[in-house]
Amino acid sequence: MTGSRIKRIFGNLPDDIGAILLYNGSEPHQDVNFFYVTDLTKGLFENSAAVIYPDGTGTIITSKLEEESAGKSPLNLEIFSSKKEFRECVKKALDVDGKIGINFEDMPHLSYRKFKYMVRGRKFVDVSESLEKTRMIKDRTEIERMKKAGKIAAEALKAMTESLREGMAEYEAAAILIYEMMKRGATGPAFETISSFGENSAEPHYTSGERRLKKGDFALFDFGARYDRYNSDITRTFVAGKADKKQREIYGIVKEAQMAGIDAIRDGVAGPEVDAAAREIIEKAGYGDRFIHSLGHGLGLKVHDGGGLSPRMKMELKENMVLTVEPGIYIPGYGGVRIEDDVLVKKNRAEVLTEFPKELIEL
Ligand SMILES: [Mn+2]
Repeated sequence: MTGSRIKRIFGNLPDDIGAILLYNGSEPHQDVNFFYVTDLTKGLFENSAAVIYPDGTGTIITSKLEEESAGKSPLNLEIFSSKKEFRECVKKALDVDGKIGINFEDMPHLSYRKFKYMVRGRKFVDVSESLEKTRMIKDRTEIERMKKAGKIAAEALKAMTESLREGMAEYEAAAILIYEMMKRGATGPAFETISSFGENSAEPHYTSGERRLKKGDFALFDFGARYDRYNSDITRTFVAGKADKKQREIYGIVKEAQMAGIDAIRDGVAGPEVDAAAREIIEKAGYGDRFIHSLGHGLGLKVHDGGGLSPRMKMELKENMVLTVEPGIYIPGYGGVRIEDDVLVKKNRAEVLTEFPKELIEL
């Protein structure tokens, strides 16, 4: 499995690259590509490197601290116990013909300079685009993990709605969501959980605070689970008590737009076409200027992971990509509605990975 991932990365590159060096610095300077090529789902791997080659092989260079975890990867293993040994291992692993590929996207500048000095005279080239492009098409193992991450988030949401009460603070609801996800096997939340009530739901990237739920509020939850390093990302908006006419209207438009977006997805379709399918519905309803972001983004080892659905991003959807579909309408001072699901692109349709009812739920 790691062999075919590595070969696909090199397949998206010119053939004068002899090796790719992936480096995990200290938190938060970690490179998901290190985990992609090693398939290590456990462990921290700070200050560790992986060097991969066009034939699909590779070497993990890590400390004694991670030796046991690292042994679970099919790649070769080099264990270092000093900085000097680390440098020697890196030099040995990079002693092949050709240029050295580096992920400019995630390597800190200081680390880059250290590696440059370690193998003086060698040519470094940026391979970040190839890494991102390769990771967009998921293999079977990745799809299984993403399905599990989606299922955990959807089930946690259901459990949370059962204990959501009037007077509860946003942060309490967020805590319940995280607890319910971890109870179901998530290693943690995929990103900072958004739990926003009333007028706060008009802010797409709100940070949950002390606002308490009261009758008539929108209650918006945008969160996800991380499972074996893969992420899910789901949003649902509820109404506390009985929804009024305007709330029903806005909710109905967003729901219709989201379903149209999902319906437009299939192998070979252009991203802007999918975005337009959803956006047109919101525009026709007169809320075009209140849908203030793109329709969706790629999802995987990162939460915003390569590609997306927007009027400007000229990408073609391919089988086994995973994307979010998340239209919204936001009215400052009043509130907002967003509905988001993760979908797997299949030949003729989209498969939803975050199954949760979409009709308006009044809590
Ligand atoms: Mn999202």
